[in-house]
Amino acid sequence: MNTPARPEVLVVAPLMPFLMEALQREYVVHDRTHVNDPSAFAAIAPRIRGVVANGEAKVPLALMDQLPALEVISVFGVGYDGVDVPAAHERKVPVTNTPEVLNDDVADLAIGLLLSIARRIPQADRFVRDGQWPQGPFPLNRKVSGARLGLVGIGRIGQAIAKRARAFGMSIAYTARSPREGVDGTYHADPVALAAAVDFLVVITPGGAGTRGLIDARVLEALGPQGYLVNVARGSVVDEPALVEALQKGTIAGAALDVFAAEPQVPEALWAMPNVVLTPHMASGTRQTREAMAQLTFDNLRAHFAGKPLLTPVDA
Ligand code: 8YV
Repeated sequence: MNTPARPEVLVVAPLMPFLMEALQREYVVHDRTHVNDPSAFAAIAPRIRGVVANGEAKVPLALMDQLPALEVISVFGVGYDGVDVPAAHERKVPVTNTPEVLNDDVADLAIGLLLSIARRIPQADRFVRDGQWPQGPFPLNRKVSGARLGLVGIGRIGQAIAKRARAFGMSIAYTARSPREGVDGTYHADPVALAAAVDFLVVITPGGAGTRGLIDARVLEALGPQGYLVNVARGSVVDEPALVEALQKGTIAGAALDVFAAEPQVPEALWAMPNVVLTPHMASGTRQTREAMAQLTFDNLRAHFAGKPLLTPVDA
C-alpha cells in the first residue's frame, strides 16, 4: 500500500529546535532554502504547500509568487507584519499566528523594562560591579508606583500590561484607533496628547504600514524631559533616528527597548547611552511560552493538512 507523500514545507526563519524537530517528524522541511540555495529552491518551490515563519520573518508577494502549491502560512509569533496577508488571502492561503499564549511574558517584560529604566537596575548593577559604590551612593532615580502609564495599543497584551500596572497603583491611559469597550482607562485619539499626559509611554501595537513611525519627534517632544519610552512591539513603530536624537538631547528622560528597526542591528549611538536599557527582542523568550508558541504553530499546520478548522487564523 502506498503511504501518502509527506507535505513539503518551507521554513523562512530560524526556528526553535523543538519546533524544527516536530516539523521534521511530520513534513519534508526545507530550511530557508530560498536564501541558502536558490538553485535548489527553484526545483522544490512548486512542491511547497506550507510556509512556516516567525514574528520577524518576511513572506512577501514575490515569495508567494514562486510557490504555486502554497496552501497555508503558519507564523510562530503573534505579530505577522512581515507577511503580506492581503496577498495570501487573495490566493485563498490562510495565515495563522500564536495569540494569547505569549500575553503574560510580553506584559511581564514590559513591566520589567519599565522598572529597569525608571529604577536604573542595569546601571545600578554595573555600578556595583565596577567598584563605584565605595566612592559614593548611586544617584536617585524615578518612582514607578503611582505614576501615569500611557499605552500605545490596547489589545490583548496592552490589557495584560494595564492589569499589572494597576497593581503598582498606576493610572492608565491609552491610544488606539477607537476607544476600547470594557477598558478602564482614559482614551486619547492622538498619541501626542497621550504622551503629554503620562510619565511612561509603552508601545504595544502591531507593526506594519499602519503604525510605521507613529512614535515620532512630536510624540517624544510631548512625552518630555521627565518621560520614558518603552517599546515591546516592533521597531518600525518608532522613528528610530528621532528617538536617538531625543535621547541625546534630553528631550525625553530615557528609553527601554526590546525591538529595533533593523534587528539584530541596534544603532551604535544607543550602546553607550546611560539613559537606555536594551534587550534583544526577547519579550516572549521563556522556555514555557516558546514551547506553547511552537505547539500552536505546529497544531495550526497539522489542522490545515488534516482538513480541520485552523486554531488561530488571522482575520481576512
Ligand atoms: C517573535 C514576536 O515571534 O510574537 C511576536 O510577534 O515578535 C516574537 O514573539 C519571536 O521572537 C520569534 O521570532
